[in-house]
Amino acid sequence: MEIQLIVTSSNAYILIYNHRAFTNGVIRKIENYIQSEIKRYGTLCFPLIDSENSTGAASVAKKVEGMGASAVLVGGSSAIDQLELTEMVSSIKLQIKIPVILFPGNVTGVSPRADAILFSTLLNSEDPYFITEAQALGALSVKKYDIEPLPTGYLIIGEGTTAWFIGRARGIPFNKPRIAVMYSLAAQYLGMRFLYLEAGSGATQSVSPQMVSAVRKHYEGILIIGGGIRAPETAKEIAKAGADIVVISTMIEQDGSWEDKLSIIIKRIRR
Ligand code: 1GP
Repeated sequence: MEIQLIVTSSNAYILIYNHRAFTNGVIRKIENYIQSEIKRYGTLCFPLIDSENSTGAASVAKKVEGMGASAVLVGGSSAIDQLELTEMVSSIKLQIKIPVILFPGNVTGVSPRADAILFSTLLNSEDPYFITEAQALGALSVKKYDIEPLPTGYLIIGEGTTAWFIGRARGIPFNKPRIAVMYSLAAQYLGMRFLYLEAGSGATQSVSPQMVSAVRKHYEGILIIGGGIRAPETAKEIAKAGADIVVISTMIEQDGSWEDKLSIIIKRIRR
């Protein structure tokens, strides 16, 4: 534990404990920022830029910042090129002031220039690698690069997506909200301050508002919902059901009118 000696104007000495000592060396700058954005707006949008589809990433990031996105996620479950990822994060950082948060699918998703990382455990994986081993392999890099870790329980809903396949997940059926609730409570009791319900990128259906509201009744941390959200109405229902953050990616990559749609989504999900 670090202790600092402060001399006041009246020459009295005060001993104060270094803030870092109380937080295991992690200052929660980005987490506090996210909390304050949620307080201000209700539900936030974090557009996800997949580092495998890098064309124009920095200009997309600049556009979404202008529309009111609170942060940009960078990563993806099949992202394996760390050099490409680092170049992309650096170019995005030059363009925007909102935080760049890594969304890793593996140890290759750790990159030095980011502000924070969804330090996730894939709770419903059948492979311990995705529950604790990748995290152990990546942890020293997170520390070395001084990236703020956001402790996240990650749950895959449904089957057939890349995240489901790569993560060897036993997907929670879309119509079984109670199973999602069980895992969410487990995440909370294990101290995870973020929970991500993931239908998978490009999923044909998103996590249902029923599942979101069932989880919201029990889980008290920051609730992130992503996968298959394309329409403003879907995003609005998920927000109303209790999501704190909605993540959108495929629509930005594939929909010619994504700019209009995303800016409607950001406005509609706000309180
Ligand atoms: C993927 O949840 C995110 O991890 C975003 O999904 O690409 O379907 O928007 P989409």
